[in-house]
Amino acid sequence: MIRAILCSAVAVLCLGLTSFDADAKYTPTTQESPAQKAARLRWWSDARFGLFIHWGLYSVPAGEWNGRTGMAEWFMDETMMPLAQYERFAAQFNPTQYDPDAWVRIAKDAGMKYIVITSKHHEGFAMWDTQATDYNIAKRTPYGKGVLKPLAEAARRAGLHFGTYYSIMDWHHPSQHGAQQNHRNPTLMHPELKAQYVAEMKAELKELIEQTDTEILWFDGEWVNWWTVADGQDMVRYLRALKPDIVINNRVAYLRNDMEGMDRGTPVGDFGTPEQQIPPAGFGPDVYWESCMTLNDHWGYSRADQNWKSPQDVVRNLIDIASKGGNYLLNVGPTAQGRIPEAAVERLDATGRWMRVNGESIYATQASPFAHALPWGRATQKSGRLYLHVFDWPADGKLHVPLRNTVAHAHLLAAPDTPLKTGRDANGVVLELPAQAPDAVASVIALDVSGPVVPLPEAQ
Ligand code: H79
Repeated sequence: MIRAILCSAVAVLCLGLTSFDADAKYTPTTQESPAQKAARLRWWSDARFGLFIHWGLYSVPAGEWNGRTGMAEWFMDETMMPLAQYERFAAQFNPTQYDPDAWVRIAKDAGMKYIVITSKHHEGFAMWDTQATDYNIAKRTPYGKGVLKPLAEAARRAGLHFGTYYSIMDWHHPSQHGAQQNHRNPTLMHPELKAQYVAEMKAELKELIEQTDTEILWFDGEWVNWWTVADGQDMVRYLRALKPDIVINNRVAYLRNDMEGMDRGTPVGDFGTPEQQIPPAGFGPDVYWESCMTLNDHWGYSRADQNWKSPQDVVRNLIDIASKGGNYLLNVGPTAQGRIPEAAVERLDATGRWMRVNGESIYATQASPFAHALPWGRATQKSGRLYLHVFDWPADGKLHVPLRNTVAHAHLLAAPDTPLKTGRDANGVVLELPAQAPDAVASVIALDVSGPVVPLPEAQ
């Protein structure tokens, strides 16, 4: 379900080329206990909200070619432009307006705690100054230098964490110039060149750790038939030896099941990666996941794409995800000049205004104790405190919460000095609310309760 529904036609092709290994045994890559994993991932799961950035040569054509629009980072696959022609976009990549501190400020003002940027997308172009390939930003563009290290440094200056996306599939690499007809995805591997390619990947990833101290490796393009689960496990061992506390997503190995391993506790990698969707429910306390989503309809910059999510969509998605115990990685596609589109900045600003009032109901929280969706909104919790996110404000001013606990104190995060009156009826707690919602998108109530939260049976 996670990504197969997005591209089912291609999926058939992809799976057709694959040796299906549903019975593969996933041998653990570390002896880590669940408590040790929780400690290693603490900063990441407390963060809840991050910025994804897709930036590469595809930002130059901006999704447009010969009158065709609506493409982005898959431009090279969708146009089937010859390699030599695509390479020439490098001569036009000159992001003179790139200001890493300004990008970090946009993320921080939105309430985000980490950034994940494409170091190399499927196009195979490296966005840092690398010795491992000459197909890189420092060598091939008029800009003449890498863009990742400055962003990593700006992020740390602002107290944000920094991570890097890396595509296993590479449409440009000689090892993968296969016999595809109408698409470059999925690549076919020349078997005699695989070891050299994997060595090159490892050299690049080592550089990313050395140059940027990347805290997350966010793999993608792992569905190619030549990348085995054993290759993914070997990669995890390699990276952990270089940086033991690094956080790695589950796309380091393609698990070929609908939930991408989340229902099995992500046997390879640390966290699940539902793409462009929010799972219907959480997966329990020891399963880590992050929904990644676009802010319009594309990941890379796509000039014609103005189908932006509203601030309400963004804020409610973030709440919905937090209420299920996940993270939200929200994407922007900067221009080849180095600007994050204004429409994206406006929406992130609006999200930040909501987060400044209500952030404590998101950061370092746990999933809702209520297994069933609440009719009026969502909930999160942390020790002794329950947060209620009210999407639909009750017309009669009474909010019903299916809770057995006694409420010691209740207030709106938008009005911390005004306690709310609480009562009970047969269905649990009843809160008396002011006539008007303080926030039309989502108003948050903090309930202080004693002992563990006990939902009434009908809400369990
Ligand atoms: O980087 C962004 C996109 O460019 C990339 N992932 C995000 C983060 C992306 N690549 N592909 N897709 C998104 C959707 C396509 C999925 C498919 Fe497949 C790849 C269909 C067939 C191959 C994976 C394997 C899903 C089904 C089979």
